Amino acid sequence: MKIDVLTIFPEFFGQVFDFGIIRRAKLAGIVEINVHDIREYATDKHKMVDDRPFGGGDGMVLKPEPIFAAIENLTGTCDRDAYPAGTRVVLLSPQGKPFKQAMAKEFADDATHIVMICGRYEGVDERVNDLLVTDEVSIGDYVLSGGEPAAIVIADSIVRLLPNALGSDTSAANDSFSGGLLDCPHYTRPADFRGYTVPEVLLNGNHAEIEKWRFEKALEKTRQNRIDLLTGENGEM
Ligand code: 6GU
Repeated sequence: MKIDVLTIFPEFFGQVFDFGIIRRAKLAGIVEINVHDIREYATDKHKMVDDRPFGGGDGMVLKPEPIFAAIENLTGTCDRDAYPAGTRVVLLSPQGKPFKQAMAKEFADDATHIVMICGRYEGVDERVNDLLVTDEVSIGDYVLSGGEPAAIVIADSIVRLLPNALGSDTSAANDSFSGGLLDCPHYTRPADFRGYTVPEVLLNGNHAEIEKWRFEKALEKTRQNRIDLLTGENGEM
């Protein structure tokens, strides 16, 4: 898989893709990740990437021209119906569809080239959305200053689902959400830490009992922290 990130703050990404599972996946040739400065696609002498909104109002809007040029360079076209098969152009914005594990799985399974456009300021010229973007995505109900942290979150969640990205095949299947529940609690040595002991069931080697305990704890954790995953209703606000 190839992942390209378009941003006006390329330095923001630093070494963020150079650790752990993403680093291993890059070294193994499972994924290639490149960060591109939108400003390098600006053609005017001031390398302008943003401008004032038509109709007035606060803040600046990312201009269409540099983003169209970048997408054409990366995909070969700026007609979203003509992208090569497996291409997704994702706009990170608070107005997007909520990003969930199911969407990460769909991208990991179906996409071979993902281009993420990091929104900034008060927004991105809507013609980018109308003509280039295949998926407008948000990572949650809060406002970020820009799409950059969201691009990192989304890249991480997708890369770890790619074939052979994780050490063992079962690790991803056991993650929180993949079974519709949060993960159960985990413990490691020492069995007695300052008098706080590990649940006895985990020490007795009875794997049927351990699986039952883990399921019950996952259910309990989900009921406490994410009742919406069980009922479809949101417990907060
Ligand atoms: Cl993708 N972008 C911004 N700016 N804010 C967000 C977001 C994205 N997802 C949640 N909040």
